[in-house]
Amino acid sequence: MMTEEQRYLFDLCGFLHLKNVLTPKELDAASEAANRYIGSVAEDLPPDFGASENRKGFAHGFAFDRALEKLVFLPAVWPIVLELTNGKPMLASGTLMVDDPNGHTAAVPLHCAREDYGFESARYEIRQGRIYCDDFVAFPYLDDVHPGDGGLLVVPGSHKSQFDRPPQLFSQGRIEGEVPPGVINITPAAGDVVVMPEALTHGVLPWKAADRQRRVLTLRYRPHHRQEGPIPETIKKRLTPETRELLETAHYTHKKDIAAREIVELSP
Ligand SMILES: O=C(O)CCC(=O)C(=O)O
Repeated sequence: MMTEEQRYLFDLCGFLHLKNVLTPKELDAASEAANRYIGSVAEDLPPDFGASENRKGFAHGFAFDRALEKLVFLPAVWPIVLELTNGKPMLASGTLMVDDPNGHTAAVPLHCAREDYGFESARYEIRQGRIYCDDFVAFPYLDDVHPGDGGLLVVPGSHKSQFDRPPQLFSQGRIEGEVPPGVINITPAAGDVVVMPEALTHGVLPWKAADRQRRVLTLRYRPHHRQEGPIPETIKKRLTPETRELLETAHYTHKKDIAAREIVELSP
């Protein structure tokens, strides 16, 4: 489960910035695999892999290589996944996202699940001293982000806001330059992980670093009674039994074998 400090900070701010989560070896392997995916021409990729038109999203990045699949069960993040899903974890998707000076650099306006899909789309609540959240993301970072580079913006505390965000606030939600008071730019180092609910208002600054990329895996977790993510069979077939179990939707009363494990190692 989460530590006392994590629970306090996640509940107060609406995100956790976990430092040095990946070992140098894990980071090197994941970075090499991500580069192999990003550098491949479409015809050479296995079925159902590929880049979005703007080359920001690389579909099913978590399934491209074991070094990326491993990040789904990071030992520092797994207890958080188990607490937030009330011991019923499911992974809905795992896109690799890339901001690149020679590719995608555009801002993403502020948004969150509640604003996009309605108040009932994202639950966040406290039960018996634990946090329950039915839609959240873990972002393992493969590159350093420095202040001034751009990247992730969040409105701390907004995961619990009882009011709609006034549309005129924060430059109509499209922040391109200076970050206004009330919003913060999170600048993780390679190997760090950010965890946040989809109910937290967030966006992305334009990418300004001229010589560096920002490669981030976007791991979307939900309780397993929710709808299964859009992962095709061709992708599932590549994965270990542990990750396949994590992708499965199930009844509220079901208990997944992996959910009983404090540490999940992928079968060879
Ligand atoms: O690029 C990022 O860091 C976050 C993007 C994201 O979560 C979103 O677009 O909803």
